[in-house]
Amino acid sequence: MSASTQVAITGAAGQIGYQLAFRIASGQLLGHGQSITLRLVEIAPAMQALEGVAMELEDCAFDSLEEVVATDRLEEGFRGADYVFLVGAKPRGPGMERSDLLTENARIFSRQGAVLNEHADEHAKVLVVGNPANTNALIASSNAPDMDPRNFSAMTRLDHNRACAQLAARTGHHVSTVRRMTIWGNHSATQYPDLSQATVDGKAATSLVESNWARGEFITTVQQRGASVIKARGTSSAASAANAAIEHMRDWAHGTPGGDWVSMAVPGDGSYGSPEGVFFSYPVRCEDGDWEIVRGLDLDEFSQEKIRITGEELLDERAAASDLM
Ligand code: NAX
Repeated sequence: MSASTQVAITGAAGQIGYQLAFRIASGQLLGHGQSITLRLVEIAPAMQALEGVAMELEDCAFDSLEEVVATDRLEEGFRGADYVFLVGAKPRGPGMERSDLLTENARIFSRQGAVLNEHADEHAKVLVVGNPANTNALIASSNAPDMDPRNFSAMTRLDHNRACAQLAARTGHHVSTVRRMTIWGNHSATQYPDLSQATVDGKAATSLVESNWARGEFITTVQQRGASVIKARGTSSAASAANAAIEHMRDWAHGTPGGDWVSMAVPGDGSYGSPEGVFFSYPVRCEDGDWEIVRGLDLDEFSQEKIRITGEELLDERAAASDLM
């Protein structure tokens, strides 16, 4: 086995962290032949629960797990990290406005960015899952001046997977036949799930579903899927979120399979009418550990308007958190 790869997870005793740690330790991120050290980070009140997670990891006797570091010190958690999953975030409490949530999390992610800058590997890949994910990624990256902003991204892969599943169900095909799906913009209710470029079993999705569904129910179902899971399960999506986080990072590291593309929120470059200076979800292809926004797509006015709306929300979020960048 090669030298141990350092994988850091914040919020590791939480719902998503509890799924993520075991799947990564079992080899589902980097393959079974790669030795892994898990660096699990929590806040002090959750350290006892985190010790329990560490005990269970030990009890799995995973071949590829070299060591588990469980800590509430970011410096120790991020030391030498090659892959970083920023999952822990402050949840919205009773009576809390969205702007309060943004400010509270901006504080957390600005400090995490600064500590990553000092202690993580300078080429570490950082995935932000904790909400508001796009703006948290912007804040973390802004506070890590020695790291390339391209090494930060925020997760819209769960929305992407949800959109593929909805289209597959609607057309009666297996989800593996769906390609070229896109989530544009913010991981929020303004996100734009777009099937206008998608294919199902090689056929244009627009030729298989009614336009009213594609522009109406399909979009709202994907946007509100998280709320539907909460209603059914009594708690938010966790296994599907951890799955999406692993797929996001694995494709980023190893490449997008089969010439398809995936959705990732990455630094906005103004393409397709998106704003610059925010983290915006685009269709991307990954190769050799890097990503590129898919170019040259022909978007209609409906899509352009949706991209404008979600872009404006991201600019508002950036303005609300501007003093921590
Ligand atoms: P949980 O509340 O189960 O777990 C969060 C954990 O983070 C807790 O154990 C908490 O102690 C820890 N934590 C809080 N602040 C921390 C800090 N500063 N440093 C380290 N750890 C800290 O939430 P969970 O269901 O696991 O969700 C985690 C985050 O993912 C939330 O912000 C949630 O909104 C977000 N999500 C993002 C998704 C996406 O697609 N981008 C989808 C799933 C999920 O809703």
